[in-house]
Amino acid sequence: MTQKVNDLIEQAQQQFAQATDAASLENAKARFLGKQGSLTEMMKGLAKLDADAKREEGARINQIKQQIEALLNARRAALAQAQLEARLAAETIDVTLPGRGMGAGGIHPVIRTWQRVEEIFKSIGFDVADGPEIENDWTNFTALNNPENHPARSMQDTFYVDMKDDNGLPLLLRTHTSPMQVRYARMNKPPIKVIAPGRTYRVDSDATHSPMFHQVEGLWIDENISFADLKGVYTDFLRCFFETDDLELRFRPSFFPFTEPSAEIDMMFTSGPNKGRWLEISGSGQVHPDVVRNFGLDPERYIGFAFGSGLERLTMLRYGVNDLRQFFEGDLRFLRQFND
Ligand code: 2NL
Repeated sequence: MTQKVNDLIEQAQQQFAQATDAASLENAKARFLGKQGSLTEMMKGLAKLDADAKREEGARINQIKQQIEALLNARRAALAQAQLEARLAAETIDVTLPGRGMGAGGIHPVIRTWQRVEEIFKSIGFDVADGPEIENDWTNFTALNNPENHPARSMQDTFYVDMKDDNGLPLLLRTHTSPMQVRYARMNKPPIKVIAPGRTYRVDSDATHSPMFHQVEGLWIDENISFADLKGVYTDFLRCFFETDDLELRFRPSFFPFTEPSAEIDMMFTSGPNKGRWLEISGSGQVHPDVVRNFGLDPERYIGFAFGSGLERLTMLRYGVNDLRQFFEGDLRFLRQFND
């Protein structure tokens, strides 16, 4: 009998040792302590014995059971420890390695232009206005004298939002920053002297157009603001912006619904690598009387100019960038050049 017991304990020890994971250990346990396990079978044998023998044999079986359970627990602990050690080895980090460092972000070239334009116009007394990129069609089109059936209002040209505003007006992504100037003019008393830089959106995407682009518009309204003021302000702006006095402007007649008369502004460097070539730089004009009325002002009394320029265009000319798409690709080799 003692031999049999020793064998049983030894068997358990061997089988537990062979189990290399929790599942196989539990299988091994079942062979000894489970419903049909060796010890359970021994227990069943007790029924046949008389009271004294039953007590003696029962105590013995219990002892064996305790020994086997002790072996099982020891093996369980050993497996858990081994698993923990494997994990610790696999997940080791070398805390003495140098850190990766925090890459400092940089300012996008178009945003540099935006900041520069703000500084220059602030220095000559212009306010800077900022407002919503989702506009209603009155502020974006109607107030600016765009007729109801103007092609710019079509789904082909403008991104509409699938919602109406509180007054039931269609909502859209602003196609220019003029609506901000309309809001500003309606909230402030003349003289109105403001620029509105910001993101604008049109359904247009090719080598020279991006569906999102940046614009700066300017507006100066008072009792006696003329085209001569426009020419003076815009010439000074360009000379500051390009850091040269060797620069000429010319106004070419044009048409915009919100200005009358209207003009394209061309510029020409009179020295440097780009000298002698006329470059289109901005749209402009005298604010249309209907638009002045939509500002809430009397067009018999108030008059002034407005202009609209592309920030990408200004940036390309200032830095000699020849492909608009570079601004939107996020290629660090390009962007880093503006952040030394
Ligand atoms: C263009 C045309 C222009 C304006 C923008 C403007 C704004 C108000 C009233 C009247 Cl609130 N006009 N803005 C005027 C003329 C031209 O931009 O094609 N720019 C690149």
